[in-house]
Amino acid sequence: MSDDTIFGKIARGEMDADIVYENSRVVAFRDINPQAPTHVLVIPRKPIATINDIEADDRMLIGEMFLAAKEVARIEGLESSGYRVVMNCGEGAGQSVFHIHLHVLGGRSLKWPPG
Ligand code: D5M
Repeated sequence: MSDDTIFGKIARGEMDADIVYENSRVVAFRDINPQAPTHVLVIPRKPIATINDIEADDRMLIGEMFLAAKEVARIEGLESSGYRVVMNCGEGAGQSVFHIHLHVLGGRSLKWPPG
């Protein structure tokens, strides 16, 4: 599958990002429009547009994204204070980049439910 999104370019190393953590399967980098003191995005290197496009064979990769989110929280010192991990699916939910990404948010009090 081709991926012309900004995040596809970051995943392939074709565009700069403020990378917090990466391995051969996922990349975590700071959001350019942070909504909290820590706001990091975790993406798979594999292009997947939305949650609706995740397939059964992606289950390990999706788990890897959460392990990366946990690692980001450790690096950012959020383990005890708490943090939120969220993924928007579709324009109606606020998704603006169609390459799946987990938002890792922390460093301030977080309200529930989000708006
Ligand atoms: O989240 C998409 C997020 O991606 C949004 O918070 C802005 C962020 N963004 C957009 N372009 C970049 C680049 N180039 N670097 C870092 N962060 C970026 P969504 O859930 O799709 O609304």
